[in-house]
Amino acid sequence: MSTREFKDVRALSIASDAQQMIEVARAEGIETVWDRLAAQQPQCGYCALGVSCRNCAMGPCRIDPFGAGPQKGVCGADADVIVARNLGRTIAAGSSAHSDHGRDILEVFAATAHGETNGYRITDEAKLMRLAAELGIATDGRTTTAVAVELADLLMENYGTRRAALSFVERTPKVRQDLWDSLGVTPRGIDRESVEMLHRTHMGVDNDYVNILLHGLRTSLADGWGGSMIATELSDILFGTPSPVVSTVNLGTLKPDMVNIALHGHNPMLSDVIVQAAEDPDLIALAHELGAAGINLVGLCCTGNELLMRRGVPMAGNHLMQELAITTGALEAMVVDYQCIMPSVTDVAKCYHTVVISTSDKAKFPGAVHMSFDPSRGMEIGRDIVRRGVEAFANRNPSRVRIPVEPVQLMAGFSVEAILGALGGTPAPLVEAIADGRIRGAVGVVGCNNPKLTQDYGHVTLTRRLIENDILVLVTGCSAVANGKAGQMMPAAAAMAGPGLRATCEALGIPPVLHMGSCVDNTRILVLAAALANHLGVDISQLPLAGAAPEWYSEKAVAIGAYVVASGITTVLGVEPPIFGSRNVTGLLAGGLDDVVGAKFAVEADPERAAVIIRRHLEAKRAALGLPAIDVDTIVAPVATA
Ligand code: SF4
Ligand code: MSK
Repeated sequence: MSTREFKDVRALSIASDAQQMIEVARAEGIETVWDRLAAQQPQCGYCALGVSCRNCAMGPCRIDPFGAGPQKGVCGADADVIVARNLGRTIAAGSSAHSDHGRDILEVFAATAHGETNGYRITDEAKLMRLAAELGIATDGRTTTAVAVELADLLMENYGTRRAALSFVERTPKVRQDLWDSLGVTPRGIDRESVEMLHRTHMGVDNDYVNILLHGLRTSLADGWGGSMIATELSDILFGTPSPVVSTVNLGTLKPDMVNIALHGHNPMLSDVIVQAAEDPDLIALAHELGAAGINLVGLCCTGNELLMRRGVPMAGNHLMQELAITTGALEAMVVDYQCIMPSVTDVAKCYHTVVISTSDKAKFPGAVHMSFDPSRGMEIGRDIVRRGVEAFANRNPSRVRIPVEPVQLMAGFSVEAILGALGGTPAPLVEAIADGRIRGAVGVVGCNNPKLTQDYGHVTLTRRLIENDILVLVTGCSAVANGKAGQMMPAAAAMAGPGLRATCEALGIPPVLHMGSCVDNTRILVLAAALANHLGVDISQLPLAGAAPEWYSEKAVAIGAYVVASGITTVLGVEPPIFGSRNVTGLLAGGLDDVVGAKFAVEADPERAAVIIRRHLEAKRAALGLPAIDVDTIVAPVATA
């Protein structure tokens, strides 16, 4: 452990459970993400600006941002090329993570269709038939199995090289499809675009930063309108399409008298079976024998969001809570699949009785017990995992159990189907509310936590400012968890909203902040945006919409930001991406892109100012559509911050 002075915990997180457990970790000498960030200071300035390159063994190279030192790498690449290549590779990595998750779901879906899985079934048959029909598959008089097999084959083709455009591109307005075609960014194959990006960014291939960035957009679109969308749609068909559900959030969801098992990562394909296995009477009896009142499952990160959305499983916390959940001393098992799982969780677990159980052969953790996922034995493996967690209860030290807060209620489950259902089956009421000004627009506030920023402050503050200005907020991922902890996601939170949004929410019985799911479920926001644009006969870029990722950290978040912008929705980032070493790249992404795809990026760490940027943007879009708009010059940042 470092001997330096600790920061006030209030600078690290606004969440009481996090603040209390950071103090506990410090008292016990347990290292957390904040300690490691401090130990890394100062972080590399070249990397932060994006001007370092290690793409070949003539390097590593870096460009001097002040102009005094080298302005070219050994191969001759300048700052524009190096920054664009680094960004392109980041997008490819993020797209690949989402899309490989989608492929895993697709393979389980295909195996289920062929009757080769155990613990899985087609839960939403109506959605299967709807999706198949949308994609041109005959459904009349055919069995569920026959349709599912054909749909699986079609979607597998979307991963390859045999298509001119991905199937879901058809969901976008025709004008957007034509724009993508004219720019040469229509995504063709999900794997293809990422592979091509790795090829282009090899030394001596694509040396034109604009060309690289355009392919970055194409790569991201293969995620948003491809891999991630497949993950969302097939997860709904296999595990059920979410509908509104009330549950609880924060570390108070852990129960002092129960076996607590946290399900962490991103993929619902094993965790959904674990939820079923935890209801096994034999396992519950075993828990009782060991002195526990029962088995309590909680979620972390986006596996948690998947289970919360569909099954109402309580949510223990977002990204920065994963180590702190263990320091409660009340966690018997942390079951991990992949993505956003810090390698450090096994180090923290060693200080307690917690067993970390890894389940994906793609994601092994030294110090964890590995129980390999196999869908043909899904239920059996699910039971084995739960049994392992129950048995760990015998090793719990009751004197170390500290559950810091009471849980907070939140409402989740707002799939596009659920939102349209609440509106009476058509986007018309939402369009009318936007048109007459009761709702000024809608903003997707999404993404992670990042220890460089005070945890949850960006999400919660930006959301508060938006809803009080009559802007509907759609949330996913770790943002949704932050908003839930802050009490912004129950219908009663309509009282925090401006008069127009408040009246709309009260009439519909919904919160002003709608939880739409996990990271891959950002595609639900795309689908809703496309439905609104198609309903109005305009392009997505003409709508009063925006995106925001106030506390992002991951490569996946970069891919999401890129596909949201490429789809026509301007997005504000709260953490600087490593692009500022190239004026040309920065100028294109934060300015020129608007003339190309009708949207651009902005970077603003202060959520108060980000709210102002977004409000001005929405009002400008309203004015351009001829809707009643506020003069954007009158929108100023509030003097006092809450
Ligand atoms: Fe250096 Fe060029 Fe190799 Fe990058 S690709 S490490 S800039 S020589
Ligand atoms: S879990 S990608 S920290 S949202 Fe999806 Fe949270 Fe970001 Fe991971």
